[in-house]
Amino acid sequence: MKSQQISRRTFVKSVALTAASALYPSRLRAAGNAKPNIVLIYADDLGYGDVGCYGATNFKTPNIDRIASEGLRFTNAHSASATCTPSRYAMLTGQYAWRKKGTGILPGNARLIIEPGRTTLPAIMKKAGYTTAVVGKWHLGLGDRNLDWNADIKPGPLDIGFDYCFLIPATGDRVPCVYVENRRVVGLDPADPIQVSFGKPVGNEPTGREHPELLKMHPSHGHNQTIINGISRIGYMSGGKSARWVDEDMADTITEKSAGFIELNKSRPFFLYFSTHDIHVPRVPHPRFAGKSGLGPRGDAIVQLDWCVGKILDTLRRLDLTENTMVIFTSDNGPVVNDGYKDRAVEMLDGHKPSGPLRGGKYSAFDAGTRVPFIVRWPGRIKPGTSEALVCQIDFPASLAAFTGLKLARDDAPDSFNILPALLGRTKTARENLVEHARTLSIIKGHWKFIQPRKGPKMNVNTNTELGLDLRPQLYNLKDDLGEKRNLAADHPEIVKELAALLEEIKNDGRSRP
Ligand code: NG6
Ligand code: CA
Repeated sequence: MKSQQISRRTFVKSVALTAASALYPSRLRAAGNAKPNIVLIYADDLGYGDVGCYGATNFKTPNIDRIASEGLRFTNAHSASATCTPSRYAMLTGQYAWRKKGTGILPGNARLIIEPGRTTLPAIMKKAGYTTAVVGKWHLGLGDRNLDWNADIKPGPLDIGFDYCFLIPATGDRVPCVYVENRRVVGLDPADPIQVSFGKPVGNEPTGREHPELLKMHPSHGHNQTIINGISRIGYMSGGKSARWVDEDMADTITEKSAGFIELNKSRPFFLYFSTHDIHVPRVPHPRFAGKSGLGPRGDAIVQLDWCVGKILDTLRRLDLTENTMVIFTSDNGPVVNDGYKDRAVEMLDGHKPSGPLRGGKYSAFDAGTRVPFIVRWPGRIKPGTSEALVCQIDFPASLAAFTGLKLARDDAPDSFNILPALLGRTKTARENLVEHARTLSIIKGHWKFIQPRKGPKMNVNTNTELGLDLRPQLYNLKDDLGEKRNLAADHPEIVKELAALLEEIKNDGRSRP
């Protein structure tokens, strides 16, 4: 207890002397006496237009909207990539994922892709005296090659800066369908060991391909291997019967674990990365949310997500932590409607626009691939409103390092910018440029966006997403043409040249942090 108090005081001093003295009015500075907690709520596949405060009208998201009305809502904020693994890799390391091989969408038995010892977002927070946790979807690999799921699972989150973890190891639609708490599968019976395979089948459990009659949720593409809880998955799994999750309970389970972590750490500074499964496939919300959106399971999963957010906000309020906690809400990539299961998401859209005014979606180089909801609330410290500043989740490491008064070494978080002043609403601008990552790279600078030419299909025909690939350079003026409808490359060859050169420079330099 005593050492906590001391470290808190030291923190207050260092922040007050660095970031805070420049940024917070003294009236506000006086109010807080402890390190503010950070709760990062990270939704999965939630699109720019998928919540009320970003324009959705078909259903209500009162809790997410509450963060927006009490906080700062960003309109030009991005995930680092248009899919999960590279976005999360970039967010936790501060390095663009396209710089490193093996950071694409991972199978469920991939090894950990973040090297222990690296300066990661959780390591930064831990160093600053925070207790750190990740609860929910991980999808950054676990263990070394040939991981034994029945023994200690390492290396993992505990080896890159987290003090506690409760994980969906990969995704809801990939095996293994069990939770991992710290280093162990939860509820595993040693007499029924788990085996996992991506490639050759293991065990003799039914698959969706051979036994569709056993399914309660049918695949539309892929997702036809081992059946768990009546849903066929990507990959094969046998054993671990007592440990298998029930999809319908997943949101409740991980929300409870998150709330429990907050409760346990209420009297010391904490950093919680709450990584939801919603609204990724398979969308199987708890029965109490079924039919609540009128849009089928995809909409119901959004309503469930909003409920989870409400639970976290309520927990903070109940413990009197609201004022001393910065809540960040965002999503790992843009939206997808049909991502592999026949859940009637397409048929039941009813005019709802998951991408809002943007073009494309998950997997796409168009802006809906990475421009996502992004809201920051810190009552009394951040003035409610909206911000058009260009920001990216990759900026969390450098920004939270600045927040805690930690100095980064030159090679740490090499693409992470300190955007703290913009996060706190003290400045209207942040990044000058940002590289977006999908099947090709794009660069945004000011209101211009250049998409690097790349051969490939125009559409992901399974998900019905425009991928944004073209053999010709594409240039869009996002100020006049947010929907990226008019390619102006031929009209402005000089801008194309400038942006293409800047992108090359950022690639070749191996880093971009100022
Ligand atoms: C794709 C899956 C998709 C989803 C995605 C990862 C198929 C046909 N599609 O390969 O359903 O799981 O990977 O999503 O298997 S992400 O949000 O984790 O990046
Ligand atoms: Ca995702």
